[in-house]
Amino acid sequence: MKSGKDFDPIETREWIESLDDVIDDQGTDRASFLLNELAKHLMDKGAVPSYNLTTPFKNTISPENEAMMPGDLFMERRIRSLIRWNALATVLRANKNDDELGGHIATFSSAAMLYDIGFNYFFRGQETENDDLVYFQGHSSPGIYARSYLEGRLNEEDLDNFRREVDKPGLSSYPHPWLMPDYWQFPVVSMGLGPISAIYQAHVMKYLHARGLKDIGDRKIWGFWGDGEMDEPESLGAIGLAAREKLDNLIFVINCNLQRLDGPVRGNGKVIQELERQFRGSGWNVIKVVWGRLWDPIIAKDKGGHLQKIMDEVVDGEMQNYKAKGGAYTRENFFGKHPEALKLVKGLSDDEIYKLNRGGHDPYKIYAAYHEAVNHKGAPTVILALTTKGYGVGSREADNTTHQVKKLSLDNIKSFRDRFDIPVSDDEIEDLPYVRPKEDSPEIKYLKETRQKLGGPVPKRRGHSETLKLKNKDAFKVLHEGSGQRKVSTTTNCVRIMNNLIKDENLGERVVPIVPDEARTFGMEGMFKQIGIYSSEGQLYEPEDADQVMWYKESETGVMLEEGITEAGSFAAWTALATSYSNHNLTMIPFYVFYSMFGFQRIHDLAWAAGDAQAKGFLIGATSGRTTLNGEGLQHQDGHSHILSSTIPNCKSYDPAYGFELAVIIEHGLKEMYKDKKNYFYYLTVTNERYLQPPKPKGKDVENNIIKGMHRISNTKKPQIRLLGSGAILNESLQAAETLSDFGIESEVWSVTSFNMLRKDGMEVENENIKNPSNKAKESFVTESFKKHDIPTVASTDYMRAYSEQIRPFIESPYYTLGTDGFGRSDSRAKLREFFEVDAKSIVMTAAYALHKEGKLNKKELQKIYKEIKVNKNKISPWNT
Ligand SMILES: Cc1ncc(C[n+]2csc(CCOP(=O)(O)OP(=O)(O)O)c2C)c(N)n1
Ligand SMILES: [Mg+2]
Repeated sequence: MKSGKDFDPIETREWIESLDDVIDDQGTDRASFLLNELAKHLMDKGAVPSYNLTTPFKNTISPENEAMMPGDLFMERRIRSLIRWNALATVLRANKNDDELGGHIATFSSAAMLYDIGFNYFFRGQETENDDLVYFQGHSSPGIYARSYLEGRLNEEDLDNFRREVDKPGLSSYPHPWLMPDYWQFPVVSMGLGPISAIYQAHVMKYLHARGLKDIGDRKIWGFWGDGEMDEPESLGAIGLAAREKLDNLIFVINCNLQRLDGPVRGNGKVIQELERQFRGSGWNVIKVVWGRLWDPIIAKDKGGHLQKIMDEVVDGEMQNYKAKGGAYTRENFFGKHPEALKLVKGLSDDEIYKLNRGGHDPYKIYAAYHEAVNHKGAPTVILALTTKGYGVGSREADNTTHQVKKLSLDNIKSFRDRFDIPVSDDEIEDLPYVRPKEDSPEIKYLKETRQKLGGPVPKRRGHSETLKLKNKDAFKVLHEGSGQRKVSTTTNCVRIMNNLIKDENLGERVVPIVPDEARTFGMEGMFKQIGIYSSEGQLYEPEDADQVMWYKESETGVMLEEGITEAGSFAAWTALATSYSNHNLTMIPFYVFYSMFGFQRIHDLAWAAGDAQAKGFLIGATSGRTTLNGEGLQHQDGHSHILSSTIPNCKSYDPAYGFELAVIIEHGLKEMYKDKKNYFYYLTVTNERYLQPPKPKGKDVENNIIKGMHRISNTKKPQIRLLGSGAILNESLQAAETLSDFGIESEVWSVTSFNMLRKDGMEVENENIKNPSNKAKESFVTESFKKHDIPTVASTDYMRAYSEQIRPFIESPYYTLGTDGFGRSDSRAKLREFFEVDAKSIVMTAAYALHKEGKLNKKELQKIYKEIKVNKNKISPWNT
C-alpha cells in the first residue's frame, strides 16, 4: 500500500490508542523506542518506512517539559527595553548626523530576546574557568553596544561614535576584532563564514582537549545566525562534521524572522521546517521555538488538530503578512481557514490576536530551549526561533524593506517608545536621547549582578599574553647548509622544518600541520605514523597499510588535522588554531598546507576574516607556480596567489627559491608572531621542483634582506644587466645569466623572496617623502639596493606580471617584467616556461633587448643573439589564451 490511504480507520485508532497507553504509563521515550523497534522490524521485511525528518510546526519542547526561567521577568523586560531603545537611538543618531552612515535596526529588534536570555542566564564571561565563545549576528551589533552601554563598558560618546573610527576610537559597524581588539572576537558579517568558523572552532576546542592541551570543561560555542544566511553554502556545508564529531559544545541559534534583505527567505515554503530537516538529517539536536506562551492555551484547546493543520500548511510569505498587517487580517486569513480554528480565538480582540507572541520573542520559551541545549550530550544543538523582523518598529515591522531601515518617522519612534515603555517625553523624543538609569538604580544593579555571576562582560577579546620561543636553536641550521649534491624541493624542505619544529621541546606540541587530503602530494605521509591524525573516535579498524612503516594512524591524541577535501573547513580549523592565543589563552602554531591554487582563490573571504581576527600562523601554498606544478593544467596551476595574498593587510607573503630562505623566513615568522607578538600571518609558497639547494651565503645582511624581500646571490664588478628571479624561476634567471655571459654580457642576479614586501616598503617611504618635502628624501630598499649600478632590470617569476610590476615606481632604471599571465596548460615544465616566456631564453631575449634600448647593443648584435637563442617571433601571447 503505497498511497498512504487509510482503508481501516478502526484498526488505526486501536494502534494509536495503544501508543497513547504507552505514553501515559511509561512516557514518550518508551513510545519512541517502540516505534523505532517496529520500524527496524519493518525494514527487516524489506520495506522502507517513510520517516519524516520534520515534526509539526510547533515547539519541540511542550509547555509541561519547559525548564522554568528563574529571574525577574519584569525587571528584565525593563532592561531589555532600554537596550532596544539605545540600539535604535544609536543607529538613528548616526544617521541623523551624517547620511552616509547606515546601520541596522530590524535585525537586532528581531533578535533582542534571543541575546538577552543568553546574556542573563547562559553566556559565561572570562572571569570563569569555562568562558563561552559567542558569535553574534554581524548586523545586530548596535544592540550589543547598547547593552555594553548599560553595563557601563561604553559611554554616550562611544555610541555617538558608531561607525566613526577614523578620527576617534569609534565603534565599528560590525564585529571586527581588528578595529576593536578588546571587544569583538569573531568577524562574522560576511554571511556564511560565521557558521562554518564556529563549527571548526568547536571541533578544534575538542581537539585541544583530547590532546590534553586545554581542559575545555563544559565551555560552549554559541552561534547566532540569520535564516537568510543559511542559504550560503558555507553555513550548512560543515553541519555533517559537527554531528559526526559529536560537537555538543556547539549551539546554533537561528533567528528565523522569515526575511532577508530583499524579501521573504522562503515566501512559498517554511524555512524553519526546511532547516529542521537538514539539521536533523545531519544528526543535530533540533529545538524549534515557534510559538510564544500566549499561544499555549489556544493550542491546548485545538483537540481536532485544525489549528495545527493551518500552522503546518501556512507559508512564510503569509506568516510575514500576519505581523505586517495586524490582528484583523490574521483572524480572517489565518484562523479563518477553518471554522473550528476561528472559534479558538473568538474571545480575543484583534489587538490580542496581533500580540500572540512568537517563540523567539518569549523569554520563557527561549530559556527552556537554551536550558535543554546546554544540557544536551552527544550532538550539537540548533535552535530555530521564529521571530518578527523589525519587531516593535511600528508600521515598518515585517515590511519588505525593514532590513534597510535607518530612519524612522516620528510616529514610528513614538510607537516604539510606547510599546517598550521608554521614559522619554514627547518634548525630548526628537533628540533621541540615550537612556541609562542611575548607577544605583535597581535596573543597573540587576544587570551588573547578572553579569558578575556569569563571569563578567561578553563580548571581550583577550590579547596575546603567552610567549613561545624555540628551544632548539639548530632546528633551522640544517637548511642553512644547503643540500650538497642532492636535488631537493622547497616543499620537502618545508616538511623537514615542520618535523624539526614538532620535535622542539618548547613549542613542539603547539605545532599543528593541517591538510585537506593532500598530505601524500606534499610528501607529508611520514607524519601520519609519527604524530598521528586526530580522530575523536580513535581508530576503530586496522588500517590497510598497518604492516608498513608509514601507516595511516588515526588517534584520539593525534596531532595532525586531516580534514578531508574541504579547503574552507581546513582553513576554518587553521583560523581557530591561529586565534587560540586569544580565545583559549593558549598559543598554537598551525601550518595549513594546501595546493596553492586552492588557497586564496578558493577561500579568500575566510582568509580576509582571519586577518581581521588577528590570526597568527603559517599558510603553505605547496605545489605552487604556474609552470612549476606541471602536468595539472589550468585549474591547478597557480600564478596569482601572491597577488591575492597581497590584498590582506596583515598577511606577509613570500615566494622563496631556496631552503635556507624558507628557514630564515619561518624562523623570523615564529619570532615575530609568537615572541614579539605582532599581528601577522605568513603565506609561503613552496614548489615541487627538485634542484640543488645552495648553502646560505655569508654576510651580515643576508637574513635581513631575505625578510625585507630580496638579496643578491651573484655578482660581478661591472654588471650590465640586473636579473631578478623568484621561487623556482630563479634558476631560469641564473641560467640566463650564464647564457648572457657567453655573449659577453655580465649580470647580477637577485633572489626576490617577496615583491609584496618590497612594494610595502616602497609605498611607505614614498608616502613619507611626499608628506615631508623639506626633509632629506629617504630611499626605499629597492631604490637603495639598485642605485649603485644604473642598469636595466629584468624580473621573472612564476606569477602574473602584476606581481613583479609592483616595484616599478621604486626602480629608476628601465624595468622589464616576465610572468605567467594566462590560463595554464598541462604540458611539461620546460614547455610551460617556454609558453609563458619565463624560461632562461626569454630572459636572455628581454635582457638583450633592454641593453639594445640603452644603446649598449647595436641592432646587429641584438639580431645575432636572437638568432642564436632561436627567438620565435610568431609565438602567440599567453595572456589572452
Ligand atoms: C556574503 C554576504 N553577502 C551579502 C551580504 C549583505 N547582507 C547583509 S545582511 C543581509 C541579509 C541577511 O538576512 P538574514 O540572514 O535573514 O538576517 P536578518 O537580518 O534577517 O536577521 C545581506 C544580504 C553580506 N553581509 N555577506
Ligand atoms: Mg532573516
